[in-house]
Amino acid sequence: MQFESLSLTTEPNQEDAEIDPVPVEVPLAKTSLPPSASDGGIYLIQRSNSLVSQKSEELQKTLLAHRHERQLIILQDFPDPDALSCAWAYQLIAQQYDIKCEIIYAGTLSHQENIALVKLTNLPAQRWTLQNLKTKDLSSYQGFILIDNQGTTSQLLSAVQQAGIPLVAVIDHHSVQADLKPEFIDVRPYVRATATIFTQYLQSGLLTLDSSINQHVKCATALMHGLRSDTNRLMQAQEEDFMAAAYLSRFYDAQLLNAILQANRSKRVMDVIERALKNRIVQNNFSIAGVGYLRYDDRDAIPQAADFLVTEENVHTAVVYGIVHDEDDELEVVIGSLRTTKLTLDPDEFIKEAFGQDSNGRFFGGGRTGAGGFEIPMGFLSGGNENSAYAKMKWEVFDTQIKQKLLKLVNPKDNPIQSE
Ligand SMILES: [Mn+2]
Repeated sequence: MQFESLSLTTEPNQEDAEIDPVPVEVPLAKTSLPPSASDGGIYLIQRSNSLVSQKSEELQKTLLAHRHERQLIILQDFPDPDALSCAWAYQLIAQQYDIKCEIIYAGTLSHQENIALVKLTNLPAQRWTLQNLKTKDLSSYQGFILIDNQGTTSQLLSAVQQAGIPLVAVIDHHSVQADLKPEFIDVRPYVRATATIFTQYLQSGLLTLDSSINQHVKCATALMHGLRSDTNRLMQAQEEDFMAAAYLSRFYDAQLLNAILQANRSKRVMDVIERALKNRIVQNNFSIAGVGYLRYDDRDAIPQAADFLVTEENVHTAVVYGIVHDEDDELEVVIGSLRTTKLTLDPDEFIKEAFGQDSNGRFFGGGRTGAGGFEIPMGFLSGGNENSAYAKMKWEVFDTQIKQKLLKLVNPKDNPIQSE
């Protein structure tokens, strides 16, 4: 019965040919937005269904080839509900092939909702810092997986690569960030949440959800949360996302989801939002705010402040940034978040254009539909903040530099990426 909503098209058609070799050729988000309704809704669904069944089959083959192995699922340093829930779904799928997965991230769970999600569902994610990574025996893992990221937002990537662990799979909905060569790849930037992709895998039979299994109910709840949070409570969801949510609605626990969503904002997050409000400048429907210094654990206040600023009348895009410092390591990094409700603004393109690349050719950030982020390491300029005059000066330099780079794009005279 579960399969009926995905009557899988096996007949190849014109549309398939266009998207068939999906891997690295996936076009950037802007050009890969789904065709409009005038292209024929049914056609679109058929195309998407055949892609889903093709990808599910490929993933199944990959899992079969790796039976009885141990794998690492690497999430971004600050994993969000979409990443966490999908990693769990992968772990449950892989279990059927006797593949044991550890879900790991290097940073912190800094958003109160993420902490609530992990605690209330017993979601099996672990923090592996660069420090305690040294105590791990990486040779016991035969593969690693990137979910809801492509390695560019994880400090763990290089250590795992250096240990010679092969990249088995990349499953993500961000635009292609890096030239990775995994055995299996499913990167679909036009899908609003990785949770949608995983729900489609479940629906196509990679794991049969059972309401009487507590873990399945919790994982479905987590996926529902991931899907909702990446689609602005479904307001930016598209047909595929709604279909996925509809499927999850058969299994998820509404009360549990409600409990996760009830998590309150901490005072420190409220303080950062207050600073963002006070410091914001609004130009051409862009709201830009620097919030100064933040503790590492409060890092997630930045996207929350951006979520808040973008709700202002006449604002379609908000960018909030600050200097995040890690007290132990004296490490500082500028972290920023972008939120937009403007469909024609591609956050990935915007951030890459605004901040460019580092000396290794790595972009300082990227994005997906509606949201993006960036991280600029401060290197030699890290620390020394006991001297408050120096700390203030340093902030002003970074603040000014970031504003200059952003305003170049915001100002219609100088740049093509513009509001009409
Ligand atoms: Mn996501």
